[in-house]
Amino acid sequence: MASVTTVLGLVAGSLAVASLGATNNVRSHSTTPRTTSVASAAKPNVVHVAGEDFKFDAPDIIPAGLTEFKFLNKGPALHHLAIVKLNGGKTIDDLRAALANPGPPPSWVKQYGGANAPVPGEESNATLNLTPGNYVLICFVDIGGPPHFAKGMVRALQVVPSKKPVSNPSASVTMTLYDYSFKLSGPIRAGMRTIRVRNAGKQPHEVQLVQLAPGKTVKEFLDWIGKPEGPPPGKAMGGVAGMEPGMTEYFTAGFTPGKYGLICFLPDVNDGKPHLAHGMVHEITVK
Ligand SMILES: [Cu+2]
Repeated sequence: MASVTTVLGLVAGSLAVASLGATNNVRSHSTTPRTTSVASAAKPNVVHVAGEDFKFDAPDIIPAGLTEFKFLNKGPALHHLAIVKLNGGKTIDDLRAALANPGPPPSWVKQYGGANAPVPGEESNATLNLTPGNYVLICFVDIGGPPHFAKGMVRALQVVPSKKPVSNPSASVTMTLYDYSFKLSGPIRAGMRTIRVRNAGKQPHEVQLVQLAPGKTVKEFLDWIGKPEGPPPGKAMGGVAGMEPGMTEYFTAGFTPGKYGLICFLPDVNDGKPHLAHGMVHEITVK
């Protein structure tokens, strides 16, 4: 999975940018208040996960069903909460062995999304439907060294059967991921918004949400990643980590008027380049 870690190195770069952005963009609260809009019939289970250098703090066993992961990045490094499911009876040790090998992930590894990166000190979230099985919480971020999973940020999560009914959250906007583009069903208005993210592509995709600094473009943000000089032009605000084709997840974020970038850093299954290099970068304006 060398290509994965390479691309996640880029993610780390973007997150480093975002981290610095947090110190420059003054915020009075360390966490963003969220009011997830959910159907009243069946609210999702809420699972709190904290990430820090270099471990996850999370429950070992949770019930199946609709689950909202609330991920607090305690830093000081950049972290995200990617979730993978291990099919075929594979274990976390099998995954560790697979991660040590180059090449694409084995077929028994399924990318289940999860909460993409918030800046240190802040929280991101993702809501998804979990079926029973063996999962792993993992951080692929790699800043000038081994990826964080190699330093301990990989943790088993067992999902056990539950009879709890599933009722999807209500969303303001649907964001559809294609090979290689983002499409929104309508504009995202300022305020606390739940976004439904659907992967209609033929390969895994993610969305990393970045709040752009005033007057900055997503291109400037990506340029800054390549050459981080001067004030960072954007700030990571979560999103949904890599998920398989056909999957749908939800995330909630507080949007203020301004410009935002949507970026997919995942490696292409054919050439290994990050999807952003194939055009999977989008800029939106929130009013
Ligand atoms: Cu992609």
